[in-house]
Amino acid sequence: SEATPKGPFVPTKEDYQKVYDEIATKLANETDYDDGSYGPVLVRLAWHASGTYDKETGTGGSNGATMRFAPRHARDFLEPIKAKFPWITYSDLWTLAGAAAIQELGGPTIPWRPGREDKDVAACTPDGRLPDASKDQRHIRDVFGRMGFDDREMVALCGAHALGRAHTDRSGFEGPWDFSPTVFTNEFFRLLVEEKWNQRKWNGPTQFTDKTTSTLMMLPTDIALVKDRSFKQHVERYAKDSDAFFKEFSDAFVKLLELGVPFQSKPEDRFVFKTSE
Ligand code: DDH
Repeated sequence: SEATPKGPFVPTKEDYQKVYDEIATKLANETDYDDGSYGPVLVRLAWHASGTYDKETGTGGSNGATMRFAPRHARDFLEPIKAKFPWITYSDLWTLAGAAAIQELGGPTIPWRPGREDKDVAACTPDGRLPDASKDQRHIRDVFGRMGFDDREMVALCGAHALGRAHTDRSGFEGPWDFSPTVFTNEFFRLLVEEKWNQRKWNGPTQFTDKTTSTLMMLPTDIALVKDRSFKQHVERYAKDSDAFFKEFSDAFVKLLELGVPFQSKPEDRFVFKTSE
């Protein structure tokens, strides 16, 4: 009998769940990196791919995967997944991996939808659109305001610093923000409010260290969140109310990952991926 000719492959939600599952399995298996997880660098990759958006010109954002200078660690982790699922675009893969990492590290559900295209390197946005950690609240408002976020969303997004750490060979800064850098929690906010943060005495860039253990760190932009009255009210709220943080973080992160993407689909078409057991 004659085989029916195959049309172009149109991936379904189940196909994207397979990509999610592959990322989740790889995260669970490769625990010899940093604090035991590649999750935080995947979150940071998704954020950096998206955080170049400019609402005035409509340029930047995750559509295009133009961030060809993706950190080596995240790229190496995702390359075998791209090889296994060659039909997914890099820009969809990077954002899906960020959503998967948040869910697998114990964070809220991050509804996600495909639709990003990879573009030529000529579509790269100019450097300098991502925030500079040595600056203050005005800079945070400039950068996130340019993306279209309000104060509440800006604070929620910064709560991602519950995950991971800074590396002297990457940013010049050093250390984790809390004691569980591979678990998504509201600890970043609790520590910001409850700890006393002193300027670290060292040769590196200005950063802050906790009085109790001197093992944690805050960036100048993190400290700016409690110096600014409007920001601080959200920091205090999230420090007390983990559910509110999870909900508002999810909403803001979904928005971040979709900035500047010309979707054919509607928000209600977003996929909710099953987290691994
Ligand atoms: Fe961040 N971040 N980030 N960040 N970020 C760093 C690490 C991580 C700033 C600076 C730094 C967000 C906002 C800001 C994550 C997620 C998010 C490091 C250290 C610096 C510096 C890098 C290194 O040395 O390896 C600044 C400034 C801001 C700002 O808002 C003003 C946001 C919005 C997110 C997000 O995901 C929504 C994560 C995760 C990390 C940990 C990475 C790792 O390797 O671990």
